[in-house]
Amino acid sequence: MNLSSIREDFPILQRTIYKKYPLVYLDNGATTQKPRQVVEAMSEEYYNVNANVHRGVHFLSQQATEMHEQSRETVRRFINARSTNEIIFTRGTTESINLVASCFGDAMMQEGDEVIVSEMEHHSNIVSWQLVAARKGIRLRVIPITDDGRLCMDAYEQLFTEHTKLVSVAHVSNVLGTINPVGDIIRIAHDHGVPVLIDGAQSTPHMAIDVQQLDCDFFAFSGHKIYGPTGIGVLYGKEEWLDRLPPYMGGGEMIQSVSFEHTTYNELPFKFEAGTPDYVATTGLARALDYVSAIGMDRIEAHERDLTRYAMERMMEIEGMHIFGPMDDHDAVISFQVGNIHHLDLGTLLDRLGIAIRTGHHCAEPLMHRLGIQGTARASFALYNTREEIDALVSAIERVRRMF
Ligand code: C6P
Repeated sequence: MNLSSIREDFPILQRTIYKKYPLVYLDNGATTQKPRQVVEAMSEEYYNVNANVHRGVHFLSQQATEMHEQSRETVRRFINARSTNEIIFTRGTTESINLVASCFGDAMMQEGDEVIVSEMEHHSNIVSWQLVAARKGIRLRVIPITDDGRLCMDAYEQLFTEHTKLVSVAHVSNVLGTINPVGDIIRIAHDHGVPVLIDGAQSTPHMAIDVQQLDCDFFAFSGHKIYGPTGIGVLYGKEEWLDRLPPYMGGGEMIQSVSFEHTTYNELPFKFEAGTPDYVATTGLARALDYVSAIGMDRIEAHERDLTRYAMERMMEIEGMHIFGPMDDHDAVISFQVGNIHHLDLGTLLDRLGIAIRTGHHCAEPLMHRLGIQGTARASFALYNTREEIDALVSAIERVRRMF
């Protein structure tokens, strides 16, 4: 992997922070930076193609529609879905999970039914279900975690009852970096006749995803975390499930015919895509997926795993360092505390040295309660990060530690 030529594709990485420090961007779990290829493709579409899709007989509309549907095919190929009917464009992981919670909850769940989530979920995979719970009287069952941040798989198996209707878990924790054994999770759920939704927000940018091999029933991810634009994401769903679910929102595009007496819905995937889609963002997402595919997801994974291992080793040299989550098999996100320095102070002072990390509860308050903390500092890596940037992080943390 030629890191210096990759870094040239991301102009923001050349920035200087506070007129002094080269930017060290380690907040990729929140959002990644965008390569020129993505931004330029989007500008090009706005300048030269722009027209609403699926609606016009004119040249531009046809061209924009073709590009939009080609992007759907790019996503299909990227996650190896069977058909583009299984690729729903959403605004991101949050909307994808809400879509399933709302539609699956309405059509498939009754009072007393249960959905299994885990203690390490992001709020979007908790609150979406709580909204259904408030409407329909369903219950959340929670897979506990071990002290080193892994799912208790024995406890998971014990959670299934005749009322279990769905399992919904993160592939990778955005706090702990744990890579959950989703293959086992899905197999066990299917043995109980229960479908599974995988929140792939933090896995899709870091490893090859094959939804057919996983055999998950639903899979959600966000474009902006994989070098694509904001405001676009994907819900993959097996066609047999999507066919059985009612639409999410009403409006243009999702209908076949409308009258005041009777409305019929469009076929997949359009049934779930009411209103004008962000067809320029879908182009941006497709170019982002082309970008990582050209490098190779396996190479990206190997590079980031190497960086993560190096970072953990170097960070553990710092006095008072505590890293959360498993010490091996850790994805490209490291949550940590240093002595009793407040995470916000740590993040603010690292920022003054040009280093961008995230601090706080990371939208995972129940996990914070489980860990008995209010928040952490978190460094998260992307394909363009280097060992030199890890060294800069470590010496900056050292500097902050000495100040306290
Ligand atoms: N986590 C983080 O800094 P959206 O906001 O819809 O693109 O993604 C939501 C989401 C869902 N699941 C997981 C596991 C996530 O990590 C996220 C987003 C960001 O950790 C922002 S809170």
